[in-house]
Amino acid sequence: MLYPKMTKSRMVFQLNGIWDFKLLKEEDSFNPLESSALEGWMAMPVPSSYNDIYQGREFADHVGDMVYQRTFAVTETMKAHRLVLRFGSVAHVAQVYLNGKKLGSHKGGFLPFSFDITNEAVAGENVLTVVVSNIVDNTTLPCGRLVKEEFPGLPSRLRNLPNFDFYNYTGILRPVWLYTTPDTYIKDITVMGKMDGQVFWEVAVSGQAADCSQVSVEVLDKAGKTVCCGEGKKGVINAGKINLWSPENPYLYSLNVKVRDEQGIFDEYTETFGFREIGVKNCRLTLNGDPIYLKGFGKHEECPVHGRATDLSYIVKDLGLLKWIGANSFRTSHYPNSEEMMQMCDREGILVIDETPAVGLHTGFTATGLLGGVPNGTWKTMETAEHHQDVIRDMIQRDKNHPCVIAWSAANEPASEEEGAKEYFEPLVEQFKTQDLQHRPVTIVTYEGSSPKACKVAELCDFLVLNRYRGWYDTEGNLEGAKAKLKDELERFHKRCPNKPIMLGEYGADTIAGIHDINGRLFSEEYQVQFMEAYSQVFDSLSYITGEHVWVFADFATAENIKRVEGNKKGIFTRDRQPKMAAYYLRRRWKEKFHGQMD
Ligand code: BDP
Repeated sequence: MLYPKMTKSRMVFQLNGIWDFKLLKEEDSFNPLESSALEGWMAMPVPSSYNDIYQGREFADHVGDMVYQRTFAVTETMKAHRLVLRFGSVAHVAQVYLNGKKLGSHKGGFLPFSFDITNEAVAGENVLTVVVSNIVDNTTLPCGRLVKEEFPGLPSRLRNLPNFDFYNYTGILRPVWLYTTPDTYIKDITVMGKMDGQVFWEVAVSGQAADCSQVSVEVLDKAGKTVCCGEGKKGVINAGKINLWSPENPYLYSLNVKVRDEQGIFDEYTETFGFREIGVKNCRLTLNGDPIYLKGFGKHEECPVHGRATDLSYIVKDLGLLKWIGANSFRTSHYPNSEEMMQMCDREGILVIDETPAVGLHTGFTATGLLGGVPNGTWKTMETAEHHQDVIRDMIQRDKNHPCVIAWSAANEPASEEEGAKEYFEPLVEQFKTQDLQHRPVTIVTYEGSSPKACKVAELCDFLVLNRYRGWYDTEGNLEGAKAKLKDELERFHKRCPNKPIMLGEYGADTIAGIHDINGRLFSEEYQVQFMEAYSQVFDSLSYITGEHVWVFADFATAENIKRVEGNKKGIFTRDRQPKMAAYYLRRRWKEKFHGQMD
C-alpha cells in the first residue's frame, strides 16, 4: 500500500489536528447515520491514544466504543480528481462515516486502510465520523478477554483484560490523510533490488484507462541521477554497479513510476528502495552474503501523554539512542510500527524484525502471570486464524519494499507448545513465503514454556527467536543458575535445529532507575548490569547465536497489576529516554566488542 506522497499528479492533505471526541456509554444512543449532534464533545488530538489525554480511571480504562468527528472542506479543484481518505491506523476496529453515509469498517489497530470518497465527498464542508471500538478479545490481534465482574450489592462491571503486557492504548493512533489521484492511477508498486544490480518491479494500475495505459520506470540514485530505465507493468532491469544498502551505508535509490497513454502522463509516484539481500547460512542471518549479528532491543512504540501515537520527535530520538548505544536492530514488538518509523529505519540503516500484532495467543499464560485462563485451550478457543491472515497480507503489502525489514515475526509468545500450534502456524508461514517477493526469513517468537522438547513450531521457522527470563521470573537473584539453565536450553535447541540461527528476542530484569544496591539485588541498576553481563557470557560461548535483543528499549506502560510498578521497568532507558546504568554496559559491549571503538 503506497504512502501518501505529493507528486506532479497527486495532492496530499493531512486531517490531523483537534477533533471532537466522546466516549460512548451503553446508554448513549448515537446514530452516525442520522445525526452528528452529540452532547459533551471533548477536544481530542489526532493522532493520539485517547487514554491519557484526560484524567480519570474510568476515562482511561473505558471499555467499548468512542466517537471521533471533524469537518473538512473539499475544493472544486480537489473534486475534479479521485479522492481518497486514508488512516495510518485506528485501534482496534473503526467504522467510518462521511456525511452520514457509512464508508466501511476496518479491523486491526496497527496497519493503514483507506476509502475512495470521490462520490461521497462534496465540494464545501464534509462531516467525517469515526466510531472506534477498543475491545480486545479472542477474535482480535492482540488478544484479550471481556470479563463481567460481580461484587456484592454493586452493579456488575465490565473489564477488558489484555492478554499482553502493554497498556491497551487505543484511538486514532496514526495520521489521517486526504489525497487525490488521477482517475487512472498507480495502485501499488513492488520493487526489489538485488546485490548484482538487478531491479524487479511490478506496478498495479487501476481506474478507467488502466488496461490501455503504459508504464515506464526509472531508477534514480541518491543525487536524483537516472541510473536505468524500463518499460511495462512488470519487469527486470540491471542498474549495473550499485551501492548496496547496509547499516554502515544505508544507500537508498528510488523508482520513479509513470503511467501514461498517447496523450500524456496520468499518474506518477516515486518509491524508495535499496539493493540488499538477506539470507540464512551456517547458523547465521546474512546481509549481502555476510553474517550479521543483531544487537538491539524489543521495542514498544509508545511514550507519555499520547501513548502509542505516531510522534516524529520520538522516532528520530529513539533511533539516535539506538545508534548511541551501538545497536543495529530492533523488533517491532508487538505490532507493526508506524510507516514513518519504517522510513527512518531505511534512511538510518536500522535492521528491523517486523512483527504482526499477534500477541496474547495463549489461554494459559501471559507475561504478568495474572490474566491467563484455561491451560491447553488456546487453539480451540482463539478465533483469530482468518484475521491473522489478513494482518499478514496487509503488513507485507505495506512494508514489502523497505530495505530495513530483514525478517518477519508471525507472533509473539503464542501457545507454541500446545497441540494445534503447528497446524495454526504452518499456513501462516507459508503465506509469508508466497506473498513476500523477497522471501525474507520468518520466525515465531517463543517463550519459556515452549521448551526445546515441547515447542511445536521450531521447524517452521527460518531462525529461532527465544524470549528467556532465567534470573528474573525464575532463578531470580541467582545469575550463575540462570546462566546454566539458559545455556542448557540453547544447546538443546541447537541440537534439535542444528542449521538454524538462534537469537534471544527478549531477556531482561525490571529495574527502577535510581535504585542502587551494593549486593546487586533485584530491581537495582546493579542487578540489571549483572544480568546483561551474565547473558552476554552465554552468548559469547556459543557460535550459533546470531543476535541479542534485550527486553526492552525503554520502560513502558502496562495494565495495572501487582507485578508492575507504574508499568514495565525492564527498559535500558527510562520512559523519558534517560539511560540506566546498563545502557553504558551495553554501549561498551556493542561498540567495543563488535567494532573495537567508542564514539
Ligand atoms: C514477555 C513478553 C513481553 C513482556 C515481557 C515481560 O513478550 O511483552 O513485557 O515478557 O514480562 O513474556 O517483561
